[in-house]
Amino acid sequence: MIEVRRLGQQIGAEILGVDVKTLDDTGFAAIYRTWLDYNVVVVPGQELQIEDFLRYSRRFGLVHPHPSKMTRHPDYPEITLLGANKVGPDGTLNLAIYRRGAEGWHTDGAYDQEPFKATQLYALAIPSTGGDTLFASMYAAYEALPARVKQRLDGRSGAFTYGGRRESRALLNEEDRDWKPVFHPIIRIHPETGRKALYFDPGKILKIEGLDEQESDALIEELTGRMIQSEGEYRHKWSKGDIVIWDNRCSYHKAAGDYPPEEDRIHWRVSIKERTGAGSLATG
Ligand SMILES: O=C(O)CCC(=O)C(=O)O
Ligand SMILES: [Fe+2]
Repeated sequence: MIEVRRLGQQIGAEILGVDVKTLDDTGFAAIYRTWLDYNVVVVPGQELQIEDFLRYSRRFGLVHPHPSKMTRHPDYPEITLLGANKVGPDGTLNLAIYRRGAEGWHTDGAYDQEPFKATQLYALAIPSTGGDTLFASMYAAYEALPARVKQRLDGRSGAFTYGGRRESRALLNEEDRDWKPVFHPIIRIHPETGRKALYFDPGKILKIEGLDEQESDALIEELTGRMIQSEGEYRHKWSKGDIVIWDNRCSYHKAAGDYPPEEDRIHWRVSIKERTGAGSLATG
């Protein structure tokens, strides 16, 4: 029997009593339902080979290679390696690798016409201290907005791009750095739950459409301050063998980015898209 345990007040659940390698369809349906309800699901204690991880990940949707080619697994382009090769041949720490995901709260793939539905990580090596991942709910962020802000955002889209206004593109190859902005409604309806979420990412948004630059900058700043209710956060302390999947359509996350740099913190990571939808045509 699968056991579900709530983690944070607004987000996160842990699933106990499963081996994802032998999970049947009924068991998977229970995990998927839990994931839609809690937005972040942790399955601890798994012993997986890459093929096992990919097979399980594909049950959630279409596993899609990440645009950062230099951090892909050399034999499995759909697998991104987090934390690998962070020290260069001359001994210097590559901060883009070490601090990946730690520059601020974000949602993965907002730069894409069809953003990633989910991101899933599997922990291979965990440092002795630090290196947590933090999560928060976009539904809760939307619900907590003052009526005045909800009204201003109603029907408005944001322009998003890889690297955003800071143009942080260090993990992309030179030839892949030319991104065209894409547009998403800032108040976005989750395609499976029908719930409204504050779909916003300060590191990827360029501007809010239909406002002049000053107004757009001011609203971006205000929304940045309204993303997170700290009492609703869930902070994941990793153990080796943990699988964690989050829903990029309704949750924010960030890496703490604070572990001893001489220690290993390695994850396999996959980006997962919807199995169908206009975006899968558009992105070819
Ligand atoms: O390494 C982590 O804790 C999360 C990094 C991140 O933001 C991501 O993988 O999308
Ligand atoms: Fe991320």
